[in-house]
Amino acid sequence: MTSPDRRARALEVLREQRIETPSWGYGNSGTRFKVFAQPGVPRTPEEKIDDAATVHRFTGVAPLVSLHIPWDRVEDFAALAEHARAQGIELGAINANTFQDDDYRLGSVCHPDPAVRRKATDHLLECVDIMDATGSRDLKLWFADGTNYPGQDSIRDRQDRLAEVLAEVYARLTGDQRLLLEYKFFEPAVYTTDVPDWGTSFAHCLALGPQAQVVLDTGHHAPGTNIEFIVATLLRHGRLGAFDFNSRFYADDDLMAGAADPFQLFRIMHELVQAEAVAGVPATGSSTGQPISFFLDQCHNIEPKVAAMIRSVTNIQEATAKALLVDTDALTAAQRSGDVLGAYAVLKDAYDTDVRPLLGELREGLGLHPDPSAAYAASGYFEQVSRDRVGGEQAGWGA
Ligand code: PSV
Ligand code: MN
Ligand code: MN
Repeated sequence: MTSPDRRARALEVLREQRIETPSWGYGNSGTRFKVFAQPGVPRTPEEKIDDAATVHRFTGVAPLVSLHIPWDRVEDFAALAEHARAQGIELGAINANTFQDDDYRLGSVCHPDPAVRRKATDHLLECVDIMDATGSRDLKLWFADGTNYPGQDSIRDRQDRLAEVLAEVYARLTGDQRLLLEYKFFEPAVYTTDVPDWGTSFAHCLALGPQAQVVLDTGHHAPGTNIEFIVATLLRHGRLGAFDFNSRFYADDDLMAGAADPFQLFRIMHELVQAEAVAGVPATGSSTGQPISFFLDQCHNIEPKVAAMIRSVTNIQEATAKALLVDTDALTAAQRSGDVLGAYAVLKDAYDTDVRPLLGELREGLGLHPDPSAAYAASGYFEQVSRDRVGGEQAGWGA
């Protein structure tokens, strides 16, 4: 492919890319030391959706918002979906929450007491009911389950309990609904975590069936883990269902995607581009035959939230654009001839390309301002919601 052809192809793919933003990223959040409240923060699920719609209005590629239950619980989910549609976006994944109840001190779906497991399972089943009402395709499961001390519980029994609950929830799915199982190596548990890594998630998904896939949260690995290797492996087995994008310097920092290590994000995108799995099309061999979901999962503790979400979306677009510009013919030739430095140079050339003009062209083609961050700052949206959203309880992470 010639360089102009690659550029044209990149524009085509970027036009179809979809990034889903998290409702909880618009609410107040903080560390365990302090939550800094910000002006203009949404007070209701509807206002979170309005903020998500604003991100889409300026970027053109974020037409979905994920919900977290019970944080976004409303009386009428079909009406909430209608509210989203009226703002130009759709409700996306439903995230379950089995980690904020006194009953879950020793875990939820892996708890030794069957009554607690029943309660957690019923919540997961209720999340599928909500998916039916909202038209959501993805049930995203992350469990805070684990133990803090050797001997606290049987590692194997906990896996058996988990498998049993997942099977019940999986059996409740209909149509193209997917069960997406997220892993995280530690926190809140610090000795064992019941779904600590991609292998454990993958094994459970394989046992469940084709509609179960793995979620890779970029902040959920030990430092130094080669994430693109995990991406390549899951793609190879057709079980990469979704990303939770964010970035980190230390642990699960939930900073803006692409902020801490843009080269890592580029390397991840390179694996996806190789599998033609970036934009709206299923990766070859996907067990569900459905596209990978690109979720953001981040919290903005000190930075303004909508602006941070817009920056995260454009960071992902930049990494994707660079990956799409890799000269794959030259790369393959270098790889096959053992030209180590030549192969590296091909990747580095693409990574070093200034893709902002290309993305500006993409946005102008969509009738948008070429610089979403500048256009948003000039729009007065933040000032307007800061004036309007007074009174009531402002939504926070967990509220
Ligand atoms: C856990 O750290 C996690 O990344 C999971 O995706 C949750 O759903 C999300 O945070 C919000 O709690
Ligand atoms: Mn996550
Ligand atoms: Mn996390």
